[in-house]
Amino acid sequence: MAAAQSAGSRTVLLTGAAGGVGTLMRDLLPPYGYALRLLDMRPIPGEPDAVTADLGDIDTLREAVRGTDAVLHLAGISLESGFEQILRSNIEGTYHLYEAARLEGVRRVVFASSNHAVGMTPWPGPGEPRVPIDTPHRPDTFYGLSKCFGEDLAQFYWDKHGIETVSVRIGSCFPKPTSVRMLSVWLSPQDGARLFHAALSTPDVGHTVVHGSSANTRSVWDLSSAKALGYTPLDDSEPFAAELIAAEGELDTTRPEQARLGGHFVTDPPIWPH
Ligand code: NAI
Ligand code: 15L
Repeated sequence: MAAAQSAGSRTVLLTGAAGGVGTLMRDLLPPYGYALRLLDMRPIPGEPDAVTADLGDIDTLREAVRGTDAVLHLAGISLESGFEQILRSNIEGTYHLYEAARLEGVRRVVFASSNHAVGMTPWPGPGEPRVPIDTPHRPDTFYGLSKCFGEDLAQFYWDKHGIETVSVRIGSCFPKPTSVRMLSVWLSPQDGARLFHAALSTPDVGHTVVHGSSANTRSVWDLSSAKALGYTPLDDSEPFAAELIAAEGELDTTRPEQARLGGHFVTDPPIWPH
């Protein structure tokens, strides 16, 4: 696998462009040389050319991916929800996206997976190694389960149809960390753009799964598969640590909501029926 290349004038379909990460990436990715085509089920103020469509609309998805070099697939429900909603947006929706890519000859997808695909994994104790990327799937929610499906779908479309994917198990991508747990799993927006650029542009990735976090002093993730793509994280959550620890206390893995990687997703009650 060679290192990340210049984006040149590559066109990328950004799904979920109205969301939190999508909004950040609309500003941060064009300087790498990408021309972004935007899609979301919600209209995006100030973006008259954005495609407003649901992931259930395969014809519009086909039109949206046509002629692009890659897709950065962020769209979907981003928190726990009822199974029916997760099924429609995250499971069926991601399948529709891959079918649109296959039918239109698009060869690269970057899939926004999540730490919640492995959220039931115990938080590593002091002195224990960082969580490896091949840790088994242990979803903590229907939401996390949909990300396991997305990763398997990506593997299937690589093996069966030769569509390459980088599945990025994002930790917490927000302008700054807002909890003690996030000090370990924070992905700064700028590092997010560095990682998505590497995932979009590095040749010959097959299906590669990577952890998506910054160079956090308190990191729990092994970042080697991300670094093999040419990703060099430059940010660290540590400057935010003193204030968050003063407010919350140190991370306490004897508390059920802090004992596993998924944090409170692990202990939150299920949503039934929606
Ligand atoms: P978000 O909820 O702010 O944005 C998601 C966007 O997807 C929304 O604008 C929504 O309208 C759109 N969307 C949802 N269902 C759709 C559908 N059926 N058709 C078309 N559009 C649809 O989420 P955020 O934080 O921006 O996350 C982006 C992606 O990254 C999500 O897939 C999320 O699961 C994943 N992720 C995010 C993390 C984070 O820290 N922000 C952590 C781990 C994963
Ligand atoms: C996610 O997968 C969510 O999309 C995001 O909103 C955060 O909750 C993040 O995980 C997290 O674990 O902090």
